[in-house]
Amino acid sequence: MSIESVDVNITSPGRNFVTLKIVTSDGVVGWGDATLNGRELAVAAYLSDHVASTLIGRDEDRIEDTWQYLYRAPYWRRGPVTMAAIAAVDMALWDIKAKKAGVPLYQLLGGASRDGIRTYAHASGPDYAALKDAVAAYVDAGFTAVRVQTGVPGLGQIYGVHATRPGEKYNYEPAHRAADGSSAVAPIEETWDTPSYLAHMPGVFSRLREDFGSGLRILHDGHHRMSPIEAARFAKDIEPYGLFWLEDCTPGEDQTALRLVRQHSTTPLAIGEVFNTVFDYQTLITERLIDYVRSAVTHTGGITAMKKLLDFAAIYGIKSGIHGPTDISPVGMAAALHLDLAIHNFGIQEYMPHNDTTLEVFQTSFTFDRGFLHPGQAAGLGVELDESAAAAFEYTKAYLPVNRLQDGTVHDW
Ligand code: EZ4
Ligand code: CO
Repeated sequence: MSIESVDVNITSPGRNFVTLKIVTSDGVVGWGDATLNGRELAVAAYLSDHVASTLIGRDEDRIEDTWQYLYRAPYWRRGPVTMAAIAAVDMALWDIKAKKAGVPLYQLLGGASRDGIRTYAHASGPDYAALKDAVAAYVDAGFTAVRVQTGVPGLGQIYGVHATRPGEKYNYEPAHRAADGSSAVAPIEETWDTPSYLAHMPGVFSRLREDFGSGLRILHDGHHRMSPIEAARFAKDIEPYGLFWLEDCTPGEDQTALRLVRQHSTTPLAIGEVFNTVFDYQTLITERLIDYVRSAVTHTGGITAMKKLLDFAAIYGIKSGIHGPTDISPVGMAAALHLDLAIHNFGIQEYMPHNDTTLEVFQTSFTFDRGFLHPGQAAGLGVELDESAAAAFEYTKAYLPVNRLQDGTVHDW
């Protein structure tokens, strides 16, 4: 048996998704997520122009060999486009292998290590009152962990805080189409000021502890906006509020920046949603500079690469916190859930539910019950793309925003 066809599907049920479909000579279908937010067509072209033909006729069971072939053969290694393309192939092949075995994928990864997957929700609001309402709603719904993002006095709309723009279909969707819902021509621009943020946030965490007590797991995302010394100060200032983690405090490409943060604070640190290989973590893991690995299965070479990365992290007592925003498709989300259930060093899973239209296009078998997800018992990944439903939603260009300081300088975000 061998790979007979490899096709790329692009659909946009409220936001863009790129999905790889691999079909074997005896008709088994595997799905892989190749969605790279704001750069979707680059991965689609990488797959259809440079990868698809090289897979035809290969043995679909040789997953490790195919991974190494796609990683080493092109000469140009790593990078988000390449690694998202490899991830999609890898997920589709694991989907096929588990379907052929007639078991949910987690059974091939060692079986379940837990009964459910603890998730965290995204609560945000422009001011404290709105944030408190959002957190309270998630607590009422059973969530035991909530990521909190809020506006900063003096700044307008900032990244990570729920916007109420007309036409927005998600509670929080970081990539923007044009205001009328058509393709955007350029990113929107937001203003940022780190001193205002550093002055404001500790008080927010203090109020959250007063209102919600010490039991709630509180997470916060710095979106790579602080310098190393700013991040060190921030992590130290918020130490009394016992965060579950502080995410992406400094720009991700500077691994040694976190040495400085670590020297000053015991606030747990998470990073990695913009990483794409284990090498991005080499210093962070071996020097124990982080507590949680934030990679997405979709952007880090798939299940094969993530399993190795998380096993490597486990040796250093570091846990998983797999990226799960709405720009990961339900296929990529399912891949994360099978890993979450199977690995020993699971930490937490990010969960931003997809909108109803997306869930009509992607039929999922994962379940959610009061803060805990489970990948379900369907054979394979447990997600099927309905290609005729997908065809109704044409690709619509959307961009992640740009961050500028008040003097107009382009800033990290
Ligand atoms: O900004 O996925 O922790 N989650 C996040 C996400 C990311 C988007 C970028 O595509 O930071 O919301
Ligand atoms: Co993040």
